[in-house]
Parts: sequence; structure tokens; C-alpha cells
Amino acid sequence: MIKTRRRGRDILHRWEGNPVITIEDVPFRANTVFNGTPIVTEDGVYLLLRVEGQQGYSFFALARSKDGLHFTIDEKPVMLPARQGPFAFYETAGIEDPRVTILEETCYVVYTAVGDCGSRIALAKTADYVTYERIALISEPGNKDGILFPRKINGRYARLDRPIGLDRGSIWISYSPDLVNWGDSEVVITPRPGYWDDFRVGASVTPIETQQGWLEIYHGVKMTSGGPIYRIGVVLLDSDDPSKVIKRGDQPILAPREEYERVGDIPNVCFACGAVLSNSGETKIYYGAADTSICVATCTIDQLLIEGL
Ligand code: BMA
Repeated sequence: MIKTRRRGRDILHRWEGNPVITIEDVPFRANTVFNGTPIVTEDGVYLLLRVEGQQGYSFFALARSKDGLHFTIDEKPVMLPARQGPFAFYETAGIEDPRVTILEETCYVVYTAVGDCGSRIALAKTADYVTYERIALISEPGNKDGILFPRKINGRYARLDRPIGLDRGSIWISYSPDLVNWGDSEVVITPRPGYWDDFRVGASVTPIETQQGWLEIYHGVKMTSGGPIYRIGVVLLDSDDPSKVIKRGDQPILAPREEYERVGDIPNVCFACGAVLSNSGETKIYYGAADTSICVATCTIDQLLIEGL
């Protein structure tokens, strides 16, 4: 078990060595690094990082680690916004918030393509973690936080995402026969007036299959007079029909409290983009802190199912 500490009433334990990655670790000039998604490889844990360049738009870099805690970042970015071809118009303002899912032994990345018309969800895949093949833009604008389920459900691929309606963002589910054409969309959870997630909710981590159902670690936003506060929470979805909520935690599992979560380009942000499960039961959740660094916090799946819900 890694050394962690608990602050306030958070269910997650922050690693004592947080942040795991800061801009000082990036071997080229950039503005900030945050929202990294983990990939478990034969060589250890890699993180596909969102880096925001000095120009202002984001792209992806790769960090490599043996232990999931100490990372070295490759000398060059691994995926830049497309500047030609069918994706270019939709990535003029960058690519953001990658989320990796291993599905049928392929490493897929769902990311947000940001262009002149707004944010769309896009799908890519990689075999070597340094070259990425774009597959398709899989939503219209006004959508982000797309994440694939790690297996087909009732014969179809499934994803969570967050379209914006009436300025409030909810988590939706859609299905596909081929990962490119999506439909049968239904709402899964909405913001809850009076709660920590009263303004927006979005999927954060690839759904984790448990005996009780799909455990989804999501982010919830509360709007305050001081701006938004991004916290992390959990919801349990039905195994066969994940549009059905079995249980939703009424409290967050992690809220910004440490200075690195409170102070940064965007203050008061804990924003998860992936988790690594281990045989010991300890789960490492990677999250962006204040849009300025990447941190890790731990817990067991049982804790999330018992204390989180
Ligand atoms: C969300 C996304 C994230 C970001 C978060 C907090 O809407 O854009 O990339 O970390 O806001 O600023």
C-alpha cells in the first residue's frame, strides 16, 4: 500500500507525494499539465496527459512509470490537434481530456475535439501509445466527457457522455453497433438541486464492472458566487441496462481541499480521468488538480461501494 493521507471527510486518500506530475516535469515549454488518463502496459503504468501549450490550446503527451507514481514524460507530444484532413476544422482549439478504455484488446481513446463550433467527442486508437489513429468524430458539438464501456452490453458498444441542455450538463448513455454510429441515447443522471453536483455532472472514469453493477466515478460541479467547484463522486448503474441507476452517492468521495487543488489556472478542481485497479484491491484514481497538475488518490472498490454510495 502506498503512503496516503486523508483530509476532511474524503473517502479517497491522497498520495503523500502529490502532485504526481506538474509542469516542471514536462520536458518542453508548455503552460500546464492536467487530466491524465492511465494505461496499464507490460512496462508499467503510462499516463496519456492533457498538456496545454503556451499558445492556449491542448494536446497530449505520454508519461511512463514503473509504479504508477513516479513518471517520466516523453520528449515530444504524442498527439497534436489535426491541422489537415476531416478532423482539422473540429480541432482548431485543441484536443482535451483523453479517456482510455481497453475494449476487445484494443486501446481506444475518447477525447474532446474543440473547434470553431464547440466541443465534440472523438474516437482514436493506439497500438504503441505514441502513435494515434483517429477513427471518427462521434458526437455533434455541445458534448464532452465521452467514455467507452470496456465491453459490449447486450451485443452493442456503449458509451457515457455529457451533452449540454439548458446550460446544465447531465450524463447520458448511447449505443453503437460499430463504435462510429451512435444512438438510442438516454439520460442517466442529472444535476441535483441543493447538492454538491447541482450544476453539471459528467462521466470521469471508464465504468468499473462489479458484482453489484457498473461503478461510475463521475465529476459534479456546484456553482457558487466564487465560481464552480469540481468534486468527484460515484454512481452504480445496472449491469444489463446501465441507463438505470441502482444507487447514487449523496456525498462526494473527493473534494478540493489541498492547496494544489485550490490554487491554479482554474481553482477548486478535482477532475478524474481514469483509475488503475490492482489485485490487492487498492485502486489508484488519477485526477487533474486545479487544471494545473495531476494527482493520485486511492481507495478500494469495496470502500466506494459501501462508503461512497
Ligand atoms: C471541464 C473540462 C476539464 C476541466 C474542468 C475544470 O469542463 O474542460 O478539462 O478540467 O472543466 O476546469
